[in-house]
Amino acid sequence: MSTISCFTEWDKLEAIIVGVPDYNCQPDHEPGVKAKIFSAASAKDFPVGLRPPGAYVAAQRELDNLIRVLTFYGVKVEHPEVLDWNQGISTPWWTAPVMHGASCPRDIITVIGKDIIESGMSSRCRFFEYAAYRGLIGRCLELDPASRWTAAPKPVLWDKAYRSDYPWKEDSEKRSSMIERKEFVTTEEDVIFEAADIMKFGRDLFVRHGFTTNLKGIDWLRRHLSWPNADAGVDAPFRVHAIDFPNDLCPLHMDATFFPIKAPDNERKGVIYNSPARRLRESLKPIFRDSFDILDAPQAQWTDSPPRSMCSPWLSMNMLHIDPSTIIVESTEKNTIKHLESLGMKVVQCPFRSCYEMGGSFHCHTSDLHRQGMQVDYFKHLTTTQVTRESSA
Ligand code: ABU
Repeated sequence: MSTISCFTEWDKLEAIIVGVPDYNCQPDHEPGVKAKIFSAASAKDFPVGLRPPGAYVAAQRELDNLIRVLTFYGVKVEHPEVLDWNQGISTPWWTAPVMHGASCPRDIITVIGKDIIESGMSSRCRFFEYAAYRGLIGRCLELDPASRWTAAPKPVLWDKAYRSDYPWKEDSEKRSSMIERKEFVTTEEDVIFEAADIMKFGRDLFVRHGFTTNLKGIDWLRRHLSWPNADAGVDAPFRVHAIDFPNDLCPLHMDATFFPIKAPDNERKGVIYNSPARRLRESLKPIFRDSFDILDAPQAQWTDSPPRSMCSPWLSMNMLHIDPSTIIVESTEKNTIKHLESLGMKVVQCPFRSCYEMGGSFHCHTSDLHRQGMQVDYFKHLTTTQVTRESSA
């Protein structure tokens, strides 16, 4: 690894962080975590603390295979530090009996241009997760003197940062009308964004407003990224758009909901997969119309998630591009594999379902450090600074 730079989700991958499963814990049912659980009755399926020992062995086996595949394609692989997350933490305003882990770098670290941005996380169990990345970020800065590191404001995560009486998922009617009104489990009392809510499309960044990213978080990103920096390969200010998916009862992270598959070229529009269960708000579709077709993602192969996984079956969409026409897909997701092949993509199949309980699939378990490519403008119909601030129905 000698360069830090990323502008898209699909350009040729050169270096990446792959997470580590060690000491990953099932977190306490604090407000941000409880919002992922279906009902009070099903909370017992998520016992707080370390997982059964076999879970770590199975996840590591799949991660080792992923690392072999990435290395075969010439990708340099880096890791966060292994730390003991099975410890209680406290701040002046709250305590948490255990932390989460460093399995999902995508949620906390994102490289935009040459800026390594560290998010402020939305749940208390993830407050100190940055510690696992500080050594790695230091190495990146040494290797690429033109790169820089920004730690976003750390949210306080006090009680007022959450709607404490947020309805369980099973109370779908109540939840659904709150989500339609954009009343998420996180309030606007903190600056909160998780990096997995950001999708990079060259000059345009789409950021999902939901449980794990609030409007203050999106505003921080917009202000931070709104100046050109030629030294960092950034010719024009990024356009940061707030988007949302009103049918999603658990609106967290973009990468199992809305995922770019193919970039546009001179002849054809690009392709984005959108989960048919979580469609993009209608009023936002015109932004994409000239450059991308938004297709329903193929039906996920599974209706349930593996035991102890709080993620949805739409992890079928949580894929990883090796280059614009090569993509890593979970090997049981036959519908997705077939559809991607019909689009002319080369699919690399890897088993990964044992990793799901650690927080997600390939996209979640990684974070790109270097992809080739520059700051391309895929949305030429937008004016220099035209951004979507907040969608309306
Ligand atoms: N971290 C991605 C998980 C999103 C989902 O459960 O759909």
